[in-house]
Amino acid sequence: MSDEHAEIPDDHPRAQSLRTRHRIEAGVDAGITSKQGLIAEGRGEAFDYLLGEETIDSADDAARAAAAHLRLAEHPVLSVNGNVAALVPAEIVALADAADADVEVNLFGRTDERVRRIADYLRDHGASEVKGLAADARVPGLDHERGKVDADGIAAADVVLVPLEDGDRAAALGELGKTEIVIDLNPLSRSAQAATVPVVDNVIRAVPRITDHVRDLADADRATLVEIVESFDADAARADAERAIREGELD
Ligand code: PTJ
Repeated sequence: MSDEHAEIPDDHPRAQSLRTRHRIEAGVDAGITSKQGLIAEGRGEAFDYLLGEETIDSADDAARAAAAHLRLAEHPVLSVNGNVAALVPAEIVALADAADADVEVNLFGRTDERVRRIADYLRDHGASEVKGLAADARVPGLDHERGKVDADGIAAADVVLVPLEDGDRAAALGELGKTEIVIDLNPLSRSAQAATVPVVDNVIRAVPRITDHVRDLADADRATLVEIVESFDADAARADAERAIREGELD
């Protein structure tokens, strides 16, 4: 993909968000990200601006709870869409390695061509196996294309990480009885509301942070992991993020 963002000076006050925007733009040019992904990015940026573009404490607690769920999981799967592939391809592969999780391309606006491009892009970033092409199972309650998943991937998972997801799909995946970890900058979105663990943070910060927690918990015993999972309060995390967005004092 193009590297136009190299032209943005480090001392530009909005350097990170401009680079992020360029990555999404390059993702669209490369046929990885959908045009709707540009709109989703703009919406996310607004929330991130109000959060001060930093990880609030309750989001870090959520990232730790997410890591504990991934550690406890029998079959964790990381779902990747066009925005996630453009923004954090290597970071998703690193999390999958740390958590021993499958990676599955799962798109709102699915075309086989875009699934293939994203799978290739993830392989270019070190993924050994990428699911999503078989599409031999369905998520009930979604139309044909949006409901396609792999039978030995998301359909068989007990814990699914769904970053930046459309609300309908997040709710439908949640209704399958899976533990759903959602990364979404909008704590009021239906995705965040449907989540067992809502991580209200930018996917760019959240994915590496969850990986750090997974590594940190590598030697934790089951009782410790269960304690982290059970002491996490999703409603309190959503409320804290909403408070931070509504009342946050920007520099
Ligand atoms: O690649 P596809 O076809 O699967 O499409 C992916 C998108 C994201 C276009 C699709 O799922 C969609 O339309 O999503 P929505 O309904 O726009 O929701 C995206 C949510 O992610 C919104 O609540 C945004 O605030 C949030 N968001 C956007 N950028 C980020 C983000 N959350 C975390 N990190 C971001 N960088």
